[in-house]
Amino acid sequence: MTANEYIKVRFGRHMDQCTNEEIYIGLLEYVKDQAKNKEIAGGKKKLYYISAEFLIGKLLSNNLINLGLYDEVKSELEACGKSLAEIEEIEVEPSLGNGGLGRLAACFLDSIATLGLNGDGVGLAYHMGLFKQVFKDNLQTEEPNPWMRHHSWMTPTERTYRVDFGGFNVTSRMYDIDVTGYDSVTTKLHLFDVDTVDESIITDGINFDKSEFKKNLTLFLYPDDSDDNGRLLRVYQQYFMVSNAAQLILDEAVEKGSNLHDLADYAVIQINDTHPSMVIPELVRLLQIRGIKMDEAIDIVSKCCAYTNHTILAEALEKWPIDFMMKAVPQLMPIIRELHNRIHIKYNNPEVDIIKDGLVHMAHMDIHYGISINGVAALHTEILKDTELNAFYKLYPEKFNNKTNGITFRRWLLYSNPELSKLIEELIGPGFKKDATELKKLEQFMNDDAVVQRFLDVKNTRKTVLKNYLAKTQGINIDDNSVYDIQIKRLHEYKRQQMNALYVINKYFEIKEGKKPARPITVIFGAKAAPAYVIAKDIIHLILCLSEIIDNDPEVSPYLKVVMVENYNVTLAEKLIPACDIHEQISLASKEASGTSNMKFMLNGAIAIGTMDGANVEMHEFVGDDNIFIFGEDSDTVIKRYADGSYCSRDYYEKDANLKKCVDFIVSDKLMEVGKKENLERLYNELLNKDWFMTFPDFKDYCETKERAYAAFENRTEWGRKMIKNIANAGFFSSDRTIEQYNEDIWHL
Ligand code: 26Q
Repeated sequence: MTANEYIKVRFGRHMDQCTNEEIYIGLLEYVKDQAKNKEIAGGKKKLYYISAEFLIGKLLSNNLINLGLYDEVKSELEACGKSLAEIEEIEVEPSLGNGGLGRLAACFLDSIATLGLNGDGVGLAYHMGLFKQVFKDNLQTEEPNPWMRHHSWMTPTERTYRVDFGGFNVTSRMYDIDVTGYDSVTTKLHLFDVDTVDESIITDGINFDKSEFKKNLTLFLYPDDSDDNGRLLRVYQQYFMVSNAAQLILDEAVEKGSNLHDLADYAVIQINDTHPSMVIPELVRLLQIRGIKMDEAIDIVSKCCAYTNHTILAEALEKWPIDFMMKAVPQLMPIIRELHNRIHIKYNNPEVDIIKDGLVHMAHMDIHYGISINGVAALHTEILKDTELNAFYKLYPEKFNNKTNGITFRRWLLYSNPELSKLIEELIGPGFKKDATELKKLEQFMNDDAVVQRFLDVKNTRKTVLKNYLAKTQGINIDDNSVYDIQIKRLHEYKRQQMNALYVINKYFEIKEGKKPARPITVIFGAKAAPAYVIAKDIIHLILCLSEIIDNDPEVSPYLKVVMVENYNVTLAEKLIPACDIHEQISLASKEASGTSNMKFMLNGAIAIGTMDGANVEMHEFVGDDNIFIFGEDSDTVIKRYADGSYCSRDYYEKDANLKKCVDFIVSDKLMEVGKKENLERLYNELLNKDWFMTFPDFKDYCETKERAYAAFENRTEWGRKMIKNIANAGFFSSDRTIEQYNEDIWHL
């Protein structure tokens, strides 16, 4: 049955008589129906990828592509005067993640299904995704972000569980989302919810009574906050997730014939950062309830679990106070104590203890009682081994391994950049869609100027698409003849959006002084700040103020534009990335575990300005010095500087007149006219007295490198060659490769 016929049966009307809303609902149900006919991945052993976040993005087009229905449905719509783009606008993006970690989980699901592996995702069905960002008076405000109101991709199942907490229990239900593999089988994303969620307890914006645990278990996705507020709620959420996951895992194993003693033959669990770590004691507890003795239960679980680390920022390594645990999940504490005691006796080394100073160290539990611990880029894994987790590396060198992140090319090339995809297919055939390493064949065209020109043409097309999209959806007008310089990622001091903002100030002064750039520059930011992360919000404020000042300055605005897109999310990323000329990957070396937007930009022919951090290091290895703009201090220097405590930002400020001038501008009269004194002064003082992520030492090098990049952009043919070199070498960063490595080294499906 075609989509049209399906809609006719469903609504009794032909597509051209339906509203866009009806067509969307019709297509959603049609796709669900088609997915049902697909083979479901099978096999004795199954992977359970447990994650607090799955940032899946909109699914309609993605599913149509993966099911091979995209072109057909597109033509059907066009035949009745509709475009798929306008139907997609009806779909609400489920923002069930904060950023990189959540989006990685979504890319992984796509690759698992595409490779035909027997693996499902397990997570939570948050009623509100990450808050919706709204700018008011140049400040970020937060609004609820509901997504499951009417028709969604979730289908309720018959599976329900009882989950016990200290003082109460809840009944859960499992909802499934089909994960369609590209020209392959389907797998599932299982999202658990409670029946008792009470959305009315939201009082204003995104605030609600955080002590009403029972009522709000799955109400909100928790932002990656630096504050304490609601941390206890996070423990409740995590336990709700893993208790459901553990019950599902045991039930499915038994249904397939396991006697539970052989659980490791039926299940392998990937713990996505420490958020699902309680699955270890919970499985031990449930195995005991099912009649297995403690010793053996621990043994069984230790053969099933593997842990991925996504950060070396110490403050992000979860440590839960014992009294939190006693309140929320008292039944787990005796087991955690037992797990701790064994380690304490065996190693007699406080550094590797699980319980220390009244805190439960989740990562430590994962490392002792798991088969594998991996970092997410080569440099990151080395830093884990050498410094952060060195004591553990000495105990278990064989457990440590690297799995450099990857992205799904289906979403980040085939879907979001059809023009580029088509050009590549014309040049090297369709093989790259399933085997990303085939992109390497593009290198043979690097000296063919006519082909180079076609890559430049595709980029220009996408730049115009973005221009029109931003005009229509955000009322922002940009010049598509300018160079697009883009930084999109969560707002964090270590990612150093503030350094980019200082560069903008630097450029503003240059233009004022008569030094005009060869071509207009458009600097685009997209970033949400955690609601309680004060300095991050101040940085957003600075950027929005700069944008206003420059727009209203006729001397500067013809040459420079600063844009902060509102509510940056997956949908916007899909528009921004294909249009980008230069992307900013400027984290302080050693702090960004991997980064994944860097890979998406590379695949779409943008050139990076970046530090030797995360996966930038591997990108640089692939493309060489001429095809990426590397600057700044390296991770060894940075790590040493932290160790000896010698950094003093004020010294740099006093010594570098240009830097001083840029920093002082933050608290100038000009800024105060459009901004808030309190916020701007706080940011100024933070930089001058702390600058914990060392923007000042890198600033000069950064400015010079940007000038080099802008100059290189003017040699259009050479630039086109750089683009091709980047695209041709992006194959390694396919999540298909990453997942193959996980399977080969850890999962053995
Ligand atoms: C922790 C405690 C309480 C509340 C929230 C959190 C929390 C939530 C989300 C802590 C961390 C996160 C997310 C981390 C994250 O996205 N890390 C990124 O993971 C990517 C995929 O591996 C990497 O590419 C990025 O470098 C890394 O920053």
